Order: sequence, then structure tokens, then C-alpha cells
Amino acid sequence: MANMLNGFEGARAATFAADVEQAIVINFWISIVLFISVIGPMVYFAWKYRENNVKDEEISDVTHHTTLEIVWTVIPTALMMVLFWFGYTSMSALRTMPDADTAITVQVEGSKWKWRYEYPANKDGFVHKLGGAYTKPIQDENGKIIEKGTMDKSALYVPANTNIILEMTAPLDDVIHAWFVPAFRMKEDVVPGRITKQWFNAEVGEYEVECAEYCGTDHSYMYSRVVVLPKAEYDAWFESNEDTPKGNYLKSGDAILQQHGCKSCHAIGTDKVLVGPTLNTRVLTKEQVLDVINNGQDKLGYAMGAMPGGNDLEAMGFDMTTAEEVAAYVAGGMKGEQPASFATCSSCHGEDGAGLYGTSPSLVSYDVDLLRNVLKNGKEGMMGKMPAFPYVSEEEISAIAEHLKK
Ligand code: HEC
Ligand code: HEC
Ligand SMILES: [Cu+2]
Repeated sequence: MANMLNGFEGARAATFAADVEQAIVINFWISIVLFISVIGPMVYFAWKYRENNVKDEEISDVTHHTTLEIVWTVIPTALMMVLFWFGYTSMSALRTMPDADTAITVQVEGSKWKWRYEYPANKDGFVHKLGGAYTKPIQDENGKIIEKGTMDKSALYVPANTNIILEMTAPLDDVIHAWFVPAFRMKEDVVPGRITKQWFNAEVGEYEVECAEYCGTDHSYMYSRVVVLPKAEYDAWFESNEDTPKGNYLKSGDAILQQHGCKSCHAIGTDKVLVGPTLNTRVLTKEQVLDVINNGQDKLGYAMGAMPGGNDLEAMGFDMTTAEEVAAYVAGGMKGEQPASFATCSSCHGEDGAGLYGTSPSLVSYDVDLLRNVLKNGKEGMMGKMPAFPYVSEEEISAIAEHLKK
């Protein structure tokens, strides 16, 4: 939350999302090229032919230059055609509704300031009606969020890899809203007294919905979510007359990593290093460990506090001449013979490096404590900057840790 593009980083969760994104990227780069090729020469000529740099007798009356005119007509036209093509194809994918017989059609109503969803009747003739307002976060007097807001009440449940058609409207006495799912790269206006349509076909996961049309006081709290369930789970719920699907659908660690965009920076299951480290088994590089040994570290917020470095570590009896050896040992996943001087490290990180009851970090695994501290405080280190994710819940952290253990 708190971020209008939440879900934009990682997930391209709808079938057309990659196309839309490609159109945006192409649009961006062509705009840059056109901008530079117009503004660049303009600034250059303005400077070159400034008043006190040109004598009157040098001024000639140029009427035209055929080659130049052809070049500056043909090239921009071609670029514009490219832009048009990618815009047109991705837009027509969004605007061509799938066959209504095989799709599921859900009615969506946006009003100040909530979303409601109404399904077709199931076998028993029961009609699921879902939705409601977002529960706002609670802040203390300093504006610090002490309880996060939830969208628990407002969710649109749909099956995965199935065409979903939304028929959307707003009450006659309301205003215009827009149903926006960043992870789908998709947005559609919701207009009083008129039906607008939108469709999508998405992967399993949970995705944030936001109102993208300024609609008054609580516009920025007009949140909802789309929960895409495996088909069988969706069907079971739909035919039941239960309000919401039971069980911990989607709470798989993998889905959570996907949902929060972790996977755009961290590879899992391969050794490829993206922006941050892979989240397979914990691998600190030798340089990282040496850096911490030499300079200490105080950024993760463990109960034990700061890790002493350099002289402070020496004062605890650590032999600094063995720093390289110890760093190599830790970086190698603590395999093989343990250097004697690791004893100093053990006093805080434990004999096996797994941390002492959560009061100091594990050097060997992504356990719940490490995840919690990194997500809460973020971590800026030698690899780069890991943003803080204060909203990831305790339940989600456990699911991630469980998933990473495998
Ligand atoms: C006095 C207790 C103490 C001792 C001794 C100690 N550490 Fe630490 N270590 C910590 C704490 C606490 C942290 C977490 C620091 C933070 O909040 O950033 C830490 C962090 C680290 C980190 C960074 C972990 C991360 O995820 O960023 C590494 C690597 C590390 N220690 C290695 C060692 C090694 C190797 C030794 C022995 C040379 C050692 N530590 C000795 C308490 C200690
Ligand atoms: C914008 C990119 C980015 C995103 C998104 C991101 N991370 Fe990170 N993450 C990083 C970087 C960079 C580091 C390395 C920081 C450093 O230099 O120590 C890191 C470090 C970490 C670490 C500590 C690794 C270690 O060995 O010290 C964990 C755990 C982690 N990320 C988990 C997550 C999870 C879970 C998510 C999703 C909720 C996530 N990250 C999202 C960039 C990202
Ligand atoms: Cu709105």
C-alpha cells in the first residue's frame, strides 16, 4: 500500500500485462529520442547563433533544404507508426471482450469509497455479493502506523487462467471512479449511469486494486483486492453458499513473494543474482562478511543490538589476522573445519551460526527473525538497497520462511 504502483514491480499477472508494459517502454524510449532530437539542436543553435556571435553580413535567407525536410518528416513518422502499432495492438487486446459463454461475468460497483462485486447465481440460485470499505490504518500521535489497514472485507475472488468479464458501474448519485490493478497493467473507468466493461485472465495470486480517479475525501483509501484462486478452489467456493473461500488459499510462500514483488529483485530456485541475493540457501559473500567484521553493523534491529567491528571485536578477543579465513568460512556456508577464532563469533551467533534465539542474525538461513528484521527495517548493504516492507504480516513472513526452507 501507500504506493500507487504497488504490484507493478514484479508481477505481470494478467495475460496482456507484458504487452501493455512493452507499449509503455517503447513509448518512453521513442519519446526520449524525439525529445533529444528536437530540444538538443534547438539549444545548440540558440547558443551558436546568439546575437553577439553572428555578423549581419553572415545572415542569409534560407528558404528550404529538401534532404533535411525529408529526413525530419520520414523518421518521426516512422517512429510514430511504431508507437501507434504497439499502442494499437495492446489496446485491442484489452478492448476485445472474450466470449461471454465461456467467461465468468461479475458486476462491479464503485461508490464513495468502496468496491462491491456481485456474481451470477450458482447451482442453488445463491448470489454471492462481496465487497466493502477498506479498514483504514491506525496511527499514533506521531503519524506512525501502529495497525495496518486491511482490505479483508473487499475482495473479488476469481479462478486462475480463466477469462473474467467485469461489468462496471457507479450509482447515479455518485462520481466517476476507476478500477485499477497495477499488477495487471489494467484500468477502467466506472461511471454513474453507464456500464463499462473490462476483462482479464490472471495467474494465482493476490493483487491490489486501487481507485485511479480522484473521487473525494477517501479516494486514497478506496482499496480492494483481486484474489485469483486455483480453479478447483474457486469452484468449490462458488457452489457453496459461503461468503468467502475457506482455508489458507494463496498463502503459499511463493504466492506471497510474487505478490510483494520480491521476485523482481531476488531469484529463487536458481543461482541467478538479480538486484539482491538469491533466496535459496543463505549465501553471504566473503566481501560482505569481511566488511561486517571490519566495520561492524547496526541496521537490522536485533535485540542484541549492534555487531561490533574492528577494534571492538579485537577487544572481545577476536584475532583480526584470521578475518579473511573466518569470512571465507562463513561465506562458504560454514562447511569444513571451523577456524578456532570463530569462537568469538559463536558467542553471539551460536556454534552453528544460526543465531542465538532470534536475538542475533542467523548467518546460514533465511529464518523468520532475519526475514522479519530485513522486511521491517530494509537493508542497505554492499549489494544495494533492499526497501523496507513494513506491511508484510507475521503470517506471511512465516509462510515465506517455510517456503525458503525447501
Ligand atoms: C557481540 C555479539 C556479536 C559478535 C561477537 C559477532 N556478531 Fe556478527 N552480528 C551481531 C549482531 C547483533 C548482528 C546484527 C547487526 C545488525 O543489526 O545489522 C550481527 C551481524 C552479522 C553479520 C551480518 C548479517 C546480515 O545479514 O547482514 C555478519 C556477516 C556477521 N555478524 C558475522 C560475524 C562474524 C564472522 C563474527 C566473528 C568474527 C561475528 N559476527 C561476531 C552480533 C555479533
Ligand atoms: C528493489 C529490489 C528488492 C525488492 C523488491 C526486494 N528486495 Fe530483498 N534485497 C534487495 C537487495 C539489493 C538486498 C541486499 C542488501 C545488501 O546489500 O545486503 C536484499 C536483501 C534481502 C534479504 C537479506 C539477504 C541477506 O542475506 O542479507 C532478504 C531476506 C530479502 N532481501 C528478502 C526480500 C523479500 C522477502 C522481499 C519481498 C517482500 C524482498 N526482499 C524484496 C533488493 C530487493
Ligand atoms: Cu474512487
